Amino acid sequence: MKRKKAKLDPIPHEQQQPLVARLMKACGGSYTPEQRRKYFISGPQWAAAYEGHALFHAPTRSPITFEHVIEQYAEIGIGHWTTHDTDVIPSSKLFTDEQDAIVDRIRKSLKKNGLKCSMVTTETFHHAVFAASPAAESASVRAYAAKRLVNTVNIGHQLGASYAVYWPGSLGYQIQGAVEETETLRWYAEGLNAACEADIAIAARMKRKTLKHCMEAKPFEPQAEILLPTSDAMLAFIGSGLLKHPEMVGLNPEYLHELMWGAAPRAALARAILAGKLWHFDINDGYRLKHDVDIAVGLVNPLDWLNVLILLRSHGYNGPFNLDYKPPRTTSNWGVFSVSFPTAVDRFISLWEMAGEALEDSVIREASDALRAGGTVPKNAGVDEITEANRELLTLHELIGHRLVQILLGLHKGRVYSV
Ligand code: GLT
Ligand code: MN
Ligand code: MN
Repeated sequence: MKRKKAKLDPIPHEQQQPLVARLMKACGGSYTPEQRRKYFISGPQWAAAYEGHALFHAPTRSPITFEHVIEQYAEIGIGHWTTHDTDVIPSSKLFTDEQDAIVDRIRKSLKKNGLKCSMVTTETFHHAVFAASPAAESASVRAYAAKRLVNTVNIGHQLGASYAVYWPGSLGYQIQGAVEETETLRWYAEGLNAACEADIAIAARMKRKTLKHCMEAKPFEPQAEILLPTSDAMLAFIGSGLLKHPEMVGLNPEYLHELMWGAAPRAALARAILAGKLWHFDINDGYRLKHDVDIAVGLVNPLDWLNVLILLRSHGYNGPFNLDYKPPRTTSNWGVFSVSFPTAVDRFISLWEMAGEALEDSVIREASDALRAGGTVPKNAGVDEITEANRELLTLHELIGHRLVQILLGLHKGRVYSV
């Protein structure tokens, strides 16, 4: 954007938040916290508390507590909270009285702010003990990993969660030939089996339903080679016979993770739906064949997102939408809750509403019906006649695309641009 050079006065620190707040207000289009709470949207502890650090990046934000995150989510109208075990309990305090005290504090904070914990997940990728993955050759590492998964299931029940997520992270290798893939996958299954068996016992004891155990794939990072790189690989794993309770295990696809390997996320979701395994969904955005940048939903691919939500709405998906994204490093601590989260939630809701509109749209309906009706074909028609009979109808594909973009850009409501 090139503009005439004007002398711009520096903006003092104390005027910066008011400036951002004023421009945020000028954007308009915000939903109320009550409207936002109607959706099964969850906010991860790790997303809000992300300090902007990465391999080449020093943190740009300061640490925040789970109490603060829960309070801020409540104010925005994000009704659910999700967490890793070690987002809130330091590794050294797991399995101790201190763990119980922290879980108690979380319970109180959720209650005070009217939030629910919907999902818990185990960090089996960051700590040095998982350098060779949670399914490492050493039985002691695997036993520890299983103990961690079981502990998280327990915490999940204590907090009233319904879902557990598994991102295998370091399940793979940097060095070719050092890992035997079938053995590693068998060992990985043992961890999940331990979690499901423990869940059955805990749920019975607490008179609760068992959790929905959801696997999450990512094609690259943090290992060079990943053993379960895609949701499809995980579907094959769930059906491989290695799991004792495959009916308890489904998927938590992440939008960007499917896009990263070059897939069409909507097609990946469709395959999960057909398998009856689309149980949880991490929502964000990003670019094909790049890093896991975790940009907020709809900021890069709004049209694709509209189409994803059309698919989910038309199949009655009613699981969580987990805001698994990283507020940019350029956003301040204050900006995370006053810009990042409210705008992400509102873009999601707008796209969800638009998806409903597209499903009802008379142009799209008539065009889709016509395509399904097909052309009039004479009996015993040959290939050329069948082709000809449908030829003109097929132009409707492009017309539907045009109409979807009209809906996305508001052009169908008479918005026009003229030079
Ligand atoms: C990690 C990963 C995310 C997963 C989290 C769940 S951990 O941040 O990149 O996509 O959803 O363990
Ligand atoms: Mn994720
Ligand atoms: Mn990601």
